[in-house]
Amino acid sequence: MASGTALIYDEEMTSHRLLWNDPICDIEVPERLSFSYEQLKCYHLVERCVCVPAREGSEEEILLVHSSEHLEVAKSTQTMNEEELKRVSGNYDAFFFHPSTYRCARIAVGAGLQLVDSVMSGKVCNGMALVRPPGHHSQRNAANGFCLFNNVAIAAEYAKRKYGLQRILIVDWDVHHGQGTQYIFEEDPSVLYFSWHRYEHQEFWPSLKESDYDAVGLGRGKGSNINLPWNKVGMGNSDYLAAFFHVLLPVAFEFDPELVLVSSGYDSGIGDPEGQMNATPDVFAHLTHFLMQLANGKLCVILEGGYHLKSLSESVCMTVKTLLGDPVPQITGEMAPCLSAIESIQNVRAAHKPYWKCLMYEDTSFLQNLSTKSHLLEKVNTNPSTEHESKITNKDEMVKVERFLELHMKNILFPVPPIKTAATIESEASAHLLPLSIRVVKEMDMNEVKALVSAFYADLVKEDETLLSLGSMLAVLDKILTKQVCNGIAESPTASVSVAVALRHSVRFGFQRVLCIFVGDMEIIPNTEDGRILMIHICEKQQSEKTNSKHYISLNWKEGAEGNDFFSAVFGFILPVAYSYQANLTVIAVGPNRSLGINGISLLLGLLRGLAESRILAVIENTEMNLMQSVAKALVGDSTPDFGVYAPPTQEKVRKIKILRDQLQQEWKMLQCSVKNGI
Ligand code: X5A
Ligand code: ZN
Repeated sequence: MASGTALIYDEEMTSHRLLWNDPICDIEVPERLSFSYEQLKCYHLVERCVCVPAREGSEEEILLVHSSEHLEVAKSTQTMNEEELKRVSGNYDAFFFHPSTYRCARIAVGAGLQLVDSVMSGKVCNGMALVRPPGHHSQRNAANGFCLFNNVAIAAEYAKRKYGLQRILIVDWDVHHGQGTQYIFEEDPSVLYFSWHRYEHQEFWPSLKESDYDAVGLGRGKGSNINLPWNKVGMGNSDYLAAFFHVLLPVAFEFDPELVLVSSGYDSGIGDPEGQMNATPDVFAHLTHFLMQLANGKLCVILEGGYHLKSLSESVCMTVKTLLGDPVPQITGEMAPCLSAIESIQNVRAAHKPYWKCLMYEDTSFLQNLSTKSHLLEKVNTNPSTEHESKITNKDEMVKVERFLELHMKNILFPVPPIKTAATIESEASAHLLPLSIRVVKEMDMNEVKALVSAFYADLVKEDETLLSLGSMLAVLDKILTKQVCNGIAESPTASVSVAVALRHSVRFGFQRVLCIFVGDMEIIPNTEDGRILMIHICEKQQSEKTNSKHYISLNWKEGAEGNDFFSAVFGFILPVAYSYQANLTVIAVGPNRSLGINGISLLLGLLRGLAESRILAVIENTEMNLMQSVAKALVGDSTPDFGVYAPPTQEKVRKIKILRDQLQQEWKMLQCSVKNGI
């Protein structure tokens, strides 16, 4: 299993710059690169990465995607004077040539290929390449939108050829539509292209009809092009997360890529003059963390846009930090996608229903109410909503953003504590099966346990025997609460009692919101902590009106025999609820008669590490070594689990999730993915 994060940067790529006046192109400055790299140094991230040198991409490699005519034109600009450069640049929509542009673009291509090689050879697990000029607007025969060669598309084609890959996922979170990448792969089912982009009903550049949600790919490539157009500015963290939960992640896990490439533009972040969006640097940590769960962690992030220097560089740092395996920061602010975002999400889910099993039971009856898209357009234009309308145009807003980012920087700890995992080990025999990085802690002293229990938990712990079993859980929990470790794992012969004590102990310690996910049969010990605990109970038997509390949710789920069908529950329900709640500690307990396999539990744990700054206490009742080992691995984060074969959920299960969603989306707003019900 590969570890380590590659970082690729070459100062030479700062020599490409605009030589004349052009208000459209003047935001694509060399400082975008140097500033980002300085910030990485400042957070001591560069020294934690494996620094891989860039190289020039060869002509042959560029021809994997581009025409020889295009290559020759680009090559010919090396010796031109300013006047000639200006003339050639004028042949394209938003592009400028400098005498060094050709050389820089070849290094940008080569940097991407070096990154692919580093990851595919197992030298590192993942990595990022900081490059200029960017690539995703560039087409077979044309430069476009600051892009000369399509770095990411070339990387994908190269990975297919050199490593024989059959499934590559490209995630384009730049705020512009990578129409170049879409054109290159639209007939290719082996490359799944996902892009969200500012669209505003085709008002926003590049203003193409084919950037809309109904461009799903062509011929054999139908279904492998996913466009999520944003029809308003001001989209924020919850809109981006909702897009991942309800569109990208279900499809991506079904696709099961062998490699993930990111067209990583940060003009979708707060403060950017192009994007006018509101997502904070933290959200990129989450997006990165989600994608790290795919393709066994093989993730190559390649820079595209991003024009607000501070926002760009902070977001780059959050991305690299996350690639390195640091805890994921907690998102702040209200977690609710806006109506316009939900509309877009619903549309793209409907458009892709024929191509993806995870969407096959999607309700598309709403389409009949909208005769055409122009009808929709009219509706929106004559009926402007006030939310999300505020464009960041005035100085005051800009100053606010600057101040926000300044504060944000101070909040990043550095040097950063890596994830530490604590465990108590019952037997010597099991110790060597756990990851080496686990910190073995001593059980809490019995007298201390007794004192604690008699003072606070006597009502929960009735028997001396259970009292004895609390020592290991309390020792691990204590290390988490006092921030000596990030997460931990404890065995317990009586999980439900251990969990009840753990929950009350955490709340007493001062945690405001604790998320508890219980897998298997358990006795629900009602909590009096009112709102400070949210329980999701995954079990086979229907828990009949256990409590009427909105903080107890019973998810009646038994994993299918055919393979892993748990994805739909995780993305369609558990994660949206968990992110809506914004817990500051997660407790996961696995009791007897669990209705999920080890794969499902690993998936859940990997994803839950994105919450509560990765603080997780895992309590395992069953001492089955395989389970312990998988849980420990997922907590340490040194292995992304293999989730087993994808199995589509049955209609019955999809309905179950939908009912829960309709029932709870007023409370837990990240569940919303259609505008028909309840809004
Ligand atoms: C890579 C990128 C944007 C071009 C905007 C032209 N290009 N108006 O962000
Ligand atoms: Zn962009």
